[in-house]
Amino acid sequence: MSQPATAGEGGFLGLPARHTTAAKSRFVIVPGGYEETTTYVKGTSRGPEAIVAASQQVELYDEELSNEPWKLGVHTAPAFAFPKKDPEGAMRTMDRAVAPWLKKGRRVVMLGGEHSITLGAVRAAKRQYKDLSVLHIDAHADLRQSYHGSIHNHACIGARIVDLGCPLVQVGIRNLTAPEHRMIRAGKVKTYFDVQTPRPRPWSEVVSHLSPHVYFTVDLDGITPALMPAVGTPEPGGLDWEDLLGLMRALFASREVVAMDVMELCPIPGQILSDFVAAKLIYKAMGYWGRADGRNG
Ligand SMILES: [Mn+2]
Repeated sequence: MSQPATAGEGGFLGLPARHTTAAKSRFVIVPGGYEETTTYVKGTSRGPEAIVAASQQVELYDEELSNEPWKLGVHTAPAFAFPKKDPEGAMRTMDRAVAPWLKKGRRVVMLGGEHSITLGAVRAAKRQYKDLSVLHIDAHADLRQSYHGSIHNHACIGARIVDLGCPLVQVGIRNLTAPEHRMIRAGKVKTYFDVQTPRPRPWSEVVSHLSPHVYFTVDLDGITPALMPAVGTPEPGGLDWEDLLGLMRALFASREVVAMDVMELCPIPGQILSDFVAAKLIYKAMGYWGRADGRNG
């Protein structure tokens, strides 16, 4: 568990090196094992390597799409260090890690790591796509202006995205404060609360609130803990597998997703369910992404 993610056969899906070159791969995995402000259980810095390790057990044929999305190429960028006790510096580090791939038109998948670091990647995407909106799966609204003395605490990422001027649409929310709820009622954010969102879930309506270019951010605690126990701040309720696939089908079919991230995995030694669900979620996204791009293998 201590080795950083690497390119080639040690990378996402464990593909042969010829399918993982930086020059030819449609998808780029960017490890973002940043951890400075987690508030409950520690360990999300080990999330990226756990997701990459689990991905090597994912079957490569997608029976729903009748294709093999990996054929578009998946490059796993090497892990890098973040500056310590310098949240703004860490955001710049992540911005610089993501921006060059976006410029080349690659589809970026960032692996966390705590959710605060999403800001660096969203900044890079917003520079390139002025209309950028953000679809946010989470148990928590993350709309605090600051928390434990930091505006870059992981409980504040929604507020930082709003500060950037990106429309924010939230799904799965079931834990928030009264001030956060007031912000939502004031119309600053479009939030679908988990319990109040009827079944079947209105995914096309959810997606209709997004602009043409979308950054898709997944805090894994938005998913039901039955599927995703390995998070630092678990919360009952949440999205199940069918919800996740339904939402992603609606999203990728109607919007151009320019990047996504899968955040806050806090691996539990010997318990691989969460790691595998995170890896499979990403591979399903790659399938829908490839179909939308008209390039699916
Ligand atoms: Mn959360």
